[in-house]
Amino acid sequence: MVISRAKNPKLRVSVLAGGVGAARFLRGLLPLLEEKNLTVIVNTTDDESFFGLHVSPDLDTITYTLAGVANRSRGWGLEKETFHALKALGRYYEDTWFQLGDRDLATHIFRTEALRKGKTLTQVTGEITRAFGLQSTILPMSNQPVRTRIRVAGAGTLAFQDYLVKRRATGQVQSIQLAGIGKAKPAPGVLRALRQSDVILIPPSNPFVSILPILRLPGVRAACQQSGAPIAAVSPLIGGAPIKGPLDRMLSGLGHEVSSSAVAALYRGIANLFVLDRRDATEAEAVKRLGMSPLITNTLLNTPARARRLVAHILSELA
Ligand code: FO1
Repeated sequence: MVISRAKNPKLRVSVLAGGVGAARFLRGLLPLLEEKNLTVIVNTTDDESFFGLHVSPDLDTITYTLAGVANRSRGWGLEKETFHALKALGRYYEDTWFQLGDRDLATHIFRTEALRKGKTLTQVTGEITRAFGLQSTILPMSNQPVRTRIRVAGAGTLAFQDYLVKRRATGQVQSIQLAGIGKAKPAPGVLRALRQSDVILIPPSNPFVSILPILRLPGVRAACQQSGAPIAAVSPLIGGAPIKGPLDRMLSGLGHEVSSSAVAALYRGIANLFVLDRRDATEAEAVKRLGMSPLITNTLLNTPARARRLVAHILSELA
């Protein structure tokens, strides 16, 4: 298939996604294909319950971004958001550190009620994306709960949002566990979407807590291979450091080098193309030794135009 920098009407793309990094990448992909030909398979291992509500941060970040209503500076939550309900909840609850906005709460109330009535996370995610007018398919990675637990020196084992938001990702990471991964299956539609893809993309997300959990679900790696589609992964490090988040601490805490080629090694046997920022060009040889083609370009996604240039460049390499 010839891939152009204009819209590619027939191209079917699946994206394995975490939250904010993936959302910024998707802003660049969306103008290049038909909305209905995009499937985003989203990490759910940082889902959490707050005030009895089921919050799925990555699913919501992707939905709000594709709908063009995400908060641009934070990347998560909604634009023009207010926090009156959270302030009022502070009267009854001690823990109000997770910033749930007033309008964002509507999504969590709707999701929680639907799950309580017996719907699956896939079904309710479909209802939420349709309510936002999206034609793309957004799928949770699994309908079974899988949760990231981070063991931090001196702090014990923490739920992901406790580690990331409450503790601001401080302390030495000793291990990362995925509670429930042994019993989880890919959500309906995940394997089919992967098998039918022309291209599979892995945005600059955290491999440990966003992408590898999806790849660990039974059948996912095989479906990627069965698709015959080229698979491109973008390094989440620029100049050897993450733009946002604790990936550097996770890599070093788990005994890896803090480098793009160390991330590439985690995708060995999966990705054919590994995208590096110009500042990490010296890593290209190491990426080649892992059996992947390196692509060196600008990977900073701080504007939609840059994101579009990056994605167009990747797609043209895969043609
Ligand atoms: N991230 C923060 O750093 N602080 C917050 O208070 C916060 C609230 C929040 C509310 C809804 C939502 O969908 C996401 C939110 N996030 C917040 C982002 C989230 O913690 C992480 O970005 C993801 O879990 C990592 O992918």
